[in-house]
Formats: sequence, structure tokens, C-alpha cells
Amino acid sequence: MVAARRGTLIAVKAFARSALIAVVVIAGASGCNADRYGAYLHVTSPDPIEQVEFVFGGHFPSPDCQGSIAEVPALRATPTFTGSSPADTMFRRQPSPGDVRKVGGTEYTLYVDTPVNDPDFGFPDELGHALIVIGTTEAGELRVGELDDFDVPTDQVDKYEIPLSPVADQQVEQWGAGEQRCVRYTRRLDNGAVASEYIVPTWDRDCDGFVTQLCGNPADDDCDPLAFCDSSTPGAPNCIVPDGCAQTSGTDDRCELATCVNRGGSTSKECDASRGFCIENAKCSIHDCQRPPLECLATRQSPDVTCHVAVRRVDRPDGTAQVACTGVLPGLLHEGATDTTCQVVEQTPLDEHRHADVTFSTPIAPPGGCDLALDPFTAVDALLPEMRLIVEVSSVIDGSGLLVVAIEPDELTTCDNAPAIKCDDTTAALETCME
Ligand SMILES: [Ca+2]
Ligand SMILES: [Ca+2]
Repeated sequence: MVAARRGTLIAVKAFARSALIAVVVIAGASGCNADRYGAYLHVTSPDPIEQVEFVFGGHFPSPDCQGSIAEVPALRATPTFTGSSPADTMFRRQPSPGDVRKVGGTEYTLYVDTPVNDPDFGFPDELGHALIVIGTTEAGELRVGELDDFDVPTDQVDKYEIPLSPVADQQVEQWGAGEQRCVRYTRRLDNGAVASEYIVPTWDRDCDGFVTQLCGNPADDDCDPLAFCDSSTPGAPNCIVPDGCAQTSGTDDRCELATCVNRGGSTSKECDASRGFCIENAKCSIHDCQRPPLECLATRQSPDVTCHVAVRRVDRPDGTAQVACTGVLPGLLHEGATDTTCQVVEQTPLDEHRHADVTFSTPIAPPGGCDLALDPFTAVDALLPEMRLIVEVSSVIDGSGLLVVAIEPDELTTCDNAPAIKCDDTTAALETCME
């Protein structure tokens, strides 16, 4: 047990390069008579605690770093919890070597000095957006409190009270290792809603130790950046991801997909044998794309063919939307020999925030080649945003390759007698890889 040093400053401005938080500790006593400018966080527990952990959360740097990290459903960031709520929140963890402290008694005060922005981050990193405090009793039970939107002033003293409360086991989840581990805290809000707050490392949101960094010093070491891989267990879920790697072959000009493996004992991902899917080399740069590799490849290619599909505009409670006209006839996608077959291997909205209710298929076209058809769908007002498809085309006579297809919704005032799908260039050259 740490002896209380009432009213005494133990450490002075211990700025950690990666921490951004300078803390001075006043243990035990509630009197903050030092009163340096900054914030005093006074934690009280209903019963004695022997450890307290301060988990500071900041906003994600999405405006400066590409990718909308904050919009990713937080649900996927946690390994065992399956609940989600529209009121869920997610923050980036702002670690400090002093986050976890041994204490004794029922109260503790943490002094927080002016935060110092680390220029390596490349984005503002102000303290005070979110804080979860986790106390641990001698019996190992948790006592939890939180504080949002507090200030760390440079010209005055702000004192905050953070009462801790007992929690049920399922309310708190911590995973990952060390100072950067993830925290989920699920609780009932003042408005009655149950919601979770997640505080997770900026570049390792699933806390499996494999990093995906979009700006600053880019890194691409996680086969699935939003799924926890327990690499200490052979065969654990999310550690082997089919098509998780998009890699350039060293001897020729092709970008190929391969199985991705996150293995224990390594912080990098490994790309195993290709499954034979490849595309032109110049388009393989997807290291800054948060979507699965095949979706990234689909949305970043220049389309070989553009197909127009009839839609109409409908008013929805959340705004207007384009929905597919039903019953439209297929259009000729690719002319070829009579033995030509086509298969849609990827179809995804160009804008990752859009949702598509429709899928496409490629029936054999009567004169030879393949059609592009809208699959029969049952949803009324099925959403059809601008999309990209990757279609594999093969024929004994003409060889095989890929077509990247742009789906352009053509808006009509009515779907009565809507035209068939119209693909602009039905003789586009297939994209093939050099053997
Ligand atoms: Ca990760
Ligand atoms: Ca992962």
C-alpha cells in the first residue's frame, strides 16, 4: 500500500513523449492545497480500493487522416460483447505511464497539468473529452466512474468529483495488453438509454497488438483492423483472413490477393500464397484504405465499363434516396464466345457510407458473352447507390480476366416502362495479369 503523502507534490511535470499528459499525484487526501493551475480529479469509492486506473479518451483524428474512424461501429472493436446502441461512443485512448496507480483507502486525487501536443501525431490532442476511472478492490471487484468534457485550464484550478460505483461483470470489459489496452464501459445514461463507451488505441482499435495507421507514419500490419485476433492461440478467429492481403508480385506487374495471417510473436502480418486473383500492379496501393482489400480494389480502379441502371427518387424520413426500379431487363456487359462465363466477385457502394440493398448477377447472354442483371429483390424501395463491381470473365477461346464495372444510377421520374440496364462499352478489354 502506498503511504499517503497529504498535500505533497510527489512528481513534477513528468511529460512522457507518448503520453501527452503531465500528472502530479496527490494521494489520499482530498485537500488539493497545492492548487497549481490545471484540473484536480478527485475519485471517491464506497469501499477501499487498492488500484485505480485512469483511462483518458480523445477524439479520433478523422478530418486529417482519411477514413472516418469514429463512424466505425464500435461493436466490432470488442471481442465478446454483442450489444450495441445508437448512443454508443468511441474515443481514442490517450495513454500515460501513470494511468494505473496503486492506492489505499477510499479516495484519490489525480492532478492533470496542461496537455502537451505531440507533433508526431499530426492532429490536436487536447485532454478532457472522456475519462473512465476504474478502481479495483482487494477482492478484485471493480468500482467505476466517468467524467466527460472536463477542462484542463492553464489560468485557474478546476476540481472535479468522480464517485465510483459497483458494476456488474458484463458492464466492463478490458482487453489487450499494457498501457494501451481497450476498455468498454456499458451503463444506463441519464435519458434511460443503455449505451457503451469505448476507449481504444488510435491505431489499434481492436487491441490485438497489430497496428493499422492511416496518417503520420502509415502502417498496415493488421489483417482485419476491426476484429480482435488472439494470436497467442493457434487457429483463433480473425487471425487468418482470406483475401486479407493485397500485394505486388516482385517479378511482374501484378497485384494479387492472398490469405493474410497475424501470427503470435510477430507484430507484422504475413501474406501467404495467392489464390490466383490478380489485377494490374499500378492499382494495388490500398494501404490507406480501411475496407477489406477486395472492396478497396473495386472502389479504386478506373472502370472498364459503365452500366446505367434505372432508379427513382423517394422521400424517406431521413432524406431522399435513389431506389432501384423493379423488373428492368439485363443489359449486355461483355461480348464473347458462346462458352463465356462471368462471375461478380465483388460489389460495393463507391461511398463506404452508403448502403446497397441490391446485388447483381451475370447470366449468359443469348448472342455470346455475359449480361448484367439486377437480382430479383423483395425489399420495397431497394437502395441503389453508385456502385463498383469486379467481374471475372472467362472463356476457352477468348481467355480470362477482369472487368471493373461502374454502376451509374439513372434517375427517372417514374419506373413505368423503365429501360433495360445499358452498359456503354461491351467490348472492353479484360484486365489480365502477366503470367
Ligand atoms: Ca489491431
Ligand atoms: Ca485485428
